[in-house]
Amino acid sequence: MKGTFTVRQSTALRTLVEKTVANTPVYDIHTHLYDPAFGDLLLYGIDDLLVYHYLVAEAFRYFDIPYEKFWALTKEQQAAMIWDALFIQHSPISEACRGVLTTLNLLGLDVKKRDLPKLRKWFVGWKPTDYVTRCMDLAKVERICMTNSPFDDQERAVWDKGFRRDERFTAALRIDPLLVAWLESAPRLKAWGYNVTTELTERTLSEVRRFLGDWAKRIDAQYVMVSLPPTFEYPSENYCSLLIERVVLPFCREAGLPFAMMPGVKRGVNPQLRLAGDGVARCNVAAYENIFSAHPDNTFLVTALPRENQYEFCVAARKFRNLHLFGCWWFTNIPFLIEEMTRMRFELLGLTITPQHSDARVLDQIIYKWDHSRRIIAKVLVNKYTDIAVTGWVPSKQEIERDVKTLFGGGFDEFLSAGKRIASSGDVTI
Ligand code: RAT
Ligand code: ZN
Repeated sequence: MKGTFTVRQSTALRTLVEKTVANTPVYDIHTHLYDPAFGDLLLYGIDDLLVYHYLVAEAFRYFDIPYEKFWALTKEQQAAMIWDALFIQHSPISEACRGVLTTLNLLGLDVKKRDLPKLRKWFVGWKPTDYVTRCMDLAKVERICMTNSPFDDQERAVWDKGFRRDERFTAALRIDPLLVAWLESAPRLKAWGYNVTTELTERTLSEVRRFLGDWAKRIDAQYVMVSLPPTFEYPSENYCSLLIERVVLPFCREAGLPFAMMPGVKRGVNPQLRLAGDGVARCNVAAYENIFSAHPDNTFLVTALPRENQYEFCVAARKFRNLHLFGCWWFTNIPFLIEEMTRMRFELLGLTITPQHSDARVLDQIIYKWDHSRRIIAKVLVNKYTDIAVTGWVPSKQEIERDVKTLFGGGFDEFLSAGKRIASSGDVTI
């Protein structure tokens, strides 16, 4: 018998999906936010929102002052210049600008007056832990995964001293310098008491492994993470590839931790822009397929920067169940690409992905990043559910809630548990 799906059912389905997606708490699995115990490292407030490096890059398209002059200004002066160029002199329609407005609006502030001093006043006096609660409540974010680098002096000092963890914040061990700048990092490891030389001898490899083990334990890492350039190849005789093969993957396998790779970032395309100066280029997905296939008992998380690689990575994830794709990273975190990527991932991989992370660097940003992404995820889900509903397979409320939970952290947690199971059983591959 032919299935029927009435206009009324279709409206009810849309309303239900939109409500569920809007209200389901999410685990934000990659951010640059910090537990309030890290003090100044946890950024928040209007000035930090305005000097976000996504906005700096956009503002420089209007500025005519030399880069150095801008960097010599105080944060408040920089923020005022960006506000003037991107919000007052022109309409703030870019995604990063729109994000500031969504954030202020959802915090209950009146944006239409365009009054920066007044906005600034509102942010004064918040206690960081209370403000974390306020932002997480508004964004319906239940856990936040930090990005934790032992190579960051300010951050390392806090870990060294020790502190009481805020249980809403989980940790991820970020190791870019170790892998992409080994020759500069080796002396640092040595200074921290690891008996390494720049040559990858057996002793050096086992000391690097000790370094990873110490840090993963100290921070209670959920995964180990690196961002990689478009030139990355595997297998290969360079330090990065060798260290991944001989230390990182054996360590991750034994510890039951996923190795998260973020391919396609070209660091320092314009160094004068500092943090805002990185670019993107297409990468060789075959190099990554080689890793997934050679290491079936490792688990991998991937979010790729180039739009051109998204399709290939979706196909790779169909071949390798030890790969979990997540998020729309950085330049792909714009509505146009979030919709395209989410649709393609659902159509090729069903619900076995984590569609989004915020990448927030400023606490308040979780409000807009999740508001904007939730709307798009809901739109695509409604579309996909409608496609099956016309056959008569109308998803129930419980099924929709189950699916959204999976997308908003449940599937990620399960993927992490699978890695732990492999580690404890010793011989299972996935
Ligand atoms: O999106 C960003 O803020 C970038 O600057 C990067 O930090 C990127 O997300 C990364 O994790 O390397
Ligand atoms: Zn990031």
